[in-house]
Amino acid sequence: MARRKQAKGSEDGRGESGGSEAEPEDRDEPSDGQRQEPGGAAGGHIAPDHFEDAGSPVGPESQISPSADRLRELYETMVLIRLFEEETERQYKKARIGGYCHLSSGQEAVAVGGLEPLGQDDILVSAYRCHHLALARGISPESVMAELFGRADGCAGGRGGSMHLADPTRGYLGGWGIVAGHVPLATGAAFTFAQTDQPHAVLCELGEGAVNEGAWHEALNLAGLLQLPVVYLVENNIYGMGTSVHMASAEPEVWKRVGAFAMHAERIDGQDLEAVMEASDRLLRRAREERLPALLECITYRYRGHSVADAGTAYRTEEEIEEWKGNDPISRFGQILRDRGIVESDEELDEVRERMDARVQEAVEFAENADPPELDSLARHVYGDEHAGEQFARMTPGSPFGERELVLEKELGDG
Ligand SMILES: Cc1ncc(C[n+]2csc(CCOP(=O)(O)OP(=O)(O)O)c2C)c(N)n1
Ligand SMILES: [Mg+2]
Repeated sequence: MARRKQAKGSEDGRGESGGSEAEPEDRDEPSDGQRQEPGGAAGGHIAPDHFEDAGSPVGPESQISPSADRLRELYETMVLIRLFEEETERQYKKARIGGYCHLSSGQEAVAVGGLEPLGQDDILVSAYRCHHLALARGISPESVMAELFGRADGCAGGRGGSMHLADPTRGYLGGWGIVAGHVPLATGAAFTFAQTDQPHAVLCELGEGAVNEGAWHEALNLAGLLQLPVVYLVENNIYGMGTSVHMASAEPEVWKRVGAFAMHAERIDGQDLEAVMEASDRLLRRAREERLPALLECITYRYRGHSVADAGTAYRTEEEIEEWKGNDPISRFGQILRDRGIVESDEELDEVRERMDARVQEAVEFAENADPPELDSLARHVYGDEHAGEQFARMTPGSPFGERELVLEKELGDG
């Protein structure tokens, strides 16, 4: 599959340094030209052509070659995700979904392309922006929506919610809310595969914001040192909450950050489904067959705010958002299907949308009618099950660990 060649550079010079390998002079130069000034992207916006592919492809040839039917299904899954997220926002605003809720509209190609090469026995671990990943892993929309509604039929039994989707039966070990907190867990899973000589790999999804956390550095150091079968799939959507990667990272080119860990890295266009699928397949095969870790940085964009509570317009311009919508992964792939004659008319694409919309409505109906978990199962999975009842019996509001009994009553003699 052809790798994208994008227009190099940009008006303010960001993106100039993305060559095939990190140039030493890039490291020495103060990255003024790449850094965003507070209050805006160097007084402008961050357009798709600020980024170009980088890092030389390595590993065994990708063997992924989906049939026309499969390509149509991948398109359908992207449409399903987009419509699912739009409905999720509506349901959240009706207060049917509690807790935090992070949408992935705009990032569909990374999830669908990145996960397509995952085998049944491979493992996926991710950050909290994970609805798209769960759906791409094949968890049903009913199961995901029920989880968002906190219902027992949800993929995590109604206990996880939006940020903690999980389905161990499909090798999805979650959705994790602490930025980079899951990276050591994913690396540990890869360590298990290596120690027990299993020919599988781990795909660890994370945001670009996670690479400034200590846990990321510690985990990648071990993956590089022990040569673990893990691919770190970075969804670089340019922002961590309201801070752009250019404002947060001394070296904003995330793929270069692995230089310290003797690990291969590449950066690709995350809005190009086939490019993501090809690179993910190649690096996962390399992880399984050669036991080598890698990082795959996918440049993408989230259309909505950081979470449903964020309008997403205080730290970026409308112009920027519109520009990225002009590079939409679903429209791009739909056009490819049309150009190749896999889809014969625009009406066929509209029909996919209608069908996926009906799928989402079914999911909402299912979630609405599903039961919440039994009250007396509240303590399950929190403490060792045999001590849960005792632990919970000691709790009172404001002293969840029995502080009232231990401190106030015993120590202070207070009632
Ligand atoms: C250790 C830690 N620090 C801060 C936060 C608060 N926080 C939640 S999401 C987020 C931004 C993360 O951005 P990124 O990794 O790029 O992921 P994205 O939200 O863009 O998908 C921050 C700082 C957190 N959850 N965990
Ligand atoms: Mg981000």
